[in-house]
Amino acid sequence: MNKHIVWHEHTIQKADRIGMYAQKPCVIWFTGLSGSGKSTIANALEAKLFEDGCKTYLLDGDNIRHGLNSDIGFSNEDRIENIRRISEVAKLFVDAGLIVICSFISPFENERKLARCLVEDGEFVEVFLDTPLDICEQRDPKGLYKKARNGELKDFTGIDSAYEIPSNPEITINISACSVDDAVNIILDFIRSKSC
Ligand code: ADX
Repeated sequence: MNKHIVWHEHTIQKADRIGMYAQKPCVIWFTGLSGSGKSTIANALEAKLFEDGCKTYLLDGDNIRHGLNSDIGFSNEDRIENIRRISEVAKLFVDAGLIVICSFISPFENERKLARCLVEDGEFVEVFLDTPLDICEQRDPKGLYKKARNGELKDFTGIDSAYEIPSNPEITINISACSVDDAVNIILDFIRSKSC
């Protein structure tokens, strides 16, 4: 950090926004392999929260890589930077009073921990999409596993790039045992029990 950069306190604070929006902001962080169902459930969750009058924003890996992170690839270093930037964006959106839904493979435990550490205790809900590789590969919604197996795509998560299983997520979803609506309800029940 440059010592010539000084923090400026703003008149309108997080607490003011929380009071105005009458909701507890938080980060709902989806992690899991490509094709595990993160984007589908994250999208359905946002739609339900929005319908209920909540102020939300959904940050999704594929979309963010079209803009803010369009300069980022899939080496380990790039994925670390991808998640670092998104964690900072999520922190800002929590400060803005929003319920922020993040949907990224986020393959490394360390970066997921760093994302958690940027917000206050109780403001981070890690949702692990525990879909086994063989199921993700069968689903292959974007045809990327096929390309990775053919050698057309390098550093593909689960094939030739690591995914570290979350050690202590708040919620684990098994899509073979529940529908998208069930998954959304599990997450909603959790955040309501924490008065988000
Ligand atoms: S992360 O690992 O850095 O968290 P992120 O969630 O942003 O990944 O992007 C993952 C999406 O990029 C996947 O859903 C997939 O559509 C696409 N993708 C393209 N190349 C790869 C790759 N080598 N590994 C994983 N996903 C890839």
